[in-house]
Amino acid sequence: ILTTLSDRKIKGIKSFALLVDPDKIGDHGSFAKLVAQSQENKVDFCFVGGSLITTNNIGEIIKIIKDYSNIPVVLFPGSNMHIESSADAILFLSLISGRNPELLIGQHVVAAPILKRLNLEVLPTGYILVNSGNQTTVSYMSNTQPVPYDKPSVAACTAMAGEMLGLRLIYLDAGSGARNPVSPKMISRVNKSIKAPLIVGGGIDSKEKAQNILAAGADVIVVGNGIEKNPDVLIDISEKVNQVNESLNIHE
Ligand code: 1GP
Repeated sequence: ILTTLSDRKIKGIKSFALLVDPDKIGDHGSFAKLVAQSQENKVDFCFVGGSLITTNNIGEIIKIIKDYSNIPVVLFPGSNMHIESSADAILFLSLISGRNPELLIGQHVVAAPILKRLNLEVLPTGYILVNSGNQTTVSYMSNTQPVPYDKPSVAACTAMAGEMLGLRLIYLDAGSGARNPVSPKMISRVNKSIKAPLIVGGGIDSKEKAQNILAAGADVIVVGNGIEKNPDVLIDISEKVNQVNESLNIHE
């Protein structure tokens, strides 16, 4: 996955990730339908997880994704309790916008020996939370201060430092259900400061927002809430991503 994302970045190819929050999926039938629809609409990745999970169904969710699609499953863990061996990869998130040692390195030390035994591809990711106006679950749960919305240089320097420390992906997140997605100005500034693929998520719930975020330089866009609220958003956003990719006229 890391190689794919780096190659795609060089070619300008964009990716679309569906965020599956285990607490928010409907019944088996409707989730299976969403997965099949994601496959049809060329969703590139399913991110599974969240900062707080109250159900114990990550394994079942992955099974449904695997039964109804061949979309790679990437864990998006809130803690080392969210590791599941049937996924394909794990975002090994270091919350570099915060100063909470547990989420910078502590959880990782506990997770390392477990991950060493499993077959999951480990994706070292600098995770940057951005203040979007409302307090999201992740900003509360992480006990950290997010980067101010209108401080692109803080986000850019944080991303640069993360890359210099060896992190291979940068994830700019306004948090699930954010009122506003990360600003195009911040995305563009961060994108110009790093070579690593840039993932952007939080509050993207329309074609227009997706378009602005892709144009600003995001390599992967992550959408969860918007699709939970209105499944048509999946089709709209995937059309946008596919349109950008087709205009490049490159075949992977
Ligand atoms: C959250 O980036 C993801 O961590 C996606 O956010 O649910 O608002 O799409 P949404």
